Amino acid sequence: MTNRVAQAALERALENDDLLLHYQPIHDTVSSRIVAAEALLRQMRESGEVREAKVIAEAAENSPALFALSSRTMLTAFDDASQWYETHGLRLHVNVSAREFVERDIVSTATAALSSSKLAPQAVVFEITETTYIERPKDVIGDMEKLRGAGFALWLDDFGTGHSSLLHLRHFPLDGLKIAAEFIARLESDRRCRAISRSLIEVAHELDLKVVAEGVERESQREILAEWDCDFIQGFLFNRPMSTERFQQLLTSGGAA
Ligand code: G
Ligand code: MN
Repeated sequence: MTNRVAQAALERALENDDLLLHYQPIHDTVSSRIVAAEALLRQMRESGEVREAKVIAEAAENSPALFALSSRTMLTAFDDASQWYETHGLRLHVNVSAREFVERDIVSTATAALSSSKLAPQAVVFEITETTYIERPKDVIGDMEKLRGAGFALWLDDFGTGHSSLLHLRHFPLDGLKIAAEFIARLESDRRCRAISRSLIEVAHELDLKVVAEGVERESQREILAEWDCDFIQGFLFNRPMSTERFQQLLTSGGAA
């Protein structure tokens, strides 16, 4: 699908309201306890096919629909997560694009969505994906500081891919980072991936940042990450992204105990 066709499909989906959010748990590496949930967009298509967050985000990245999409995602996710935070202390991770910092007042969008929900800002982690090179980092830093001042946490998503750079760890006010699944996939077989992942965890901890490893599919990966004191893990080893109802059931059946 060309990007323009994808954009048009996204705009239609927004109008028809056939976008929905799924949630994937984030676990404590050692105890496996659920500590947070990442909100991930899904699009139910007429064909019955489900389109995944990455494809939607790529289409949204170059479209004005990005901002409407982001605002709607925050409203829904904050609302869903408010009882999970109240009953289980779970944090909510929400994906935002670096473009929202540069081109829009993300601080207003976030605080408006928050005030219409019962969620505390301390429960919210924004995952910033670096798909575009940030030309004016100073503008972005100002917004980041405002968001943190309002109580939100900021993490870098997919760290080690795209335009994410070690310089960002030096300049940006951050609370954590997610190591991209590409590194985690080859932890057992590739010594370069091992070296990079292990060093990233060490650097992050030296900077008082928390770390999530993404795309953990095997117990052998969990063991390696636990040995390196990686704080949290997320992946098919434990759970795939699931509907709000299924996530709720997982919590009531003791998934976060
Ligand atoms: O980068 P981001 O955190 O937004 O990525 C989340 C995406 O990764 C989701 O679309 C989710 O379905 C996918 N995902 C989550 N866990 C795994 C996993 O263990 N393996 C694979 N292949 N994909 C995963
Ligand atoms: Mn993410």
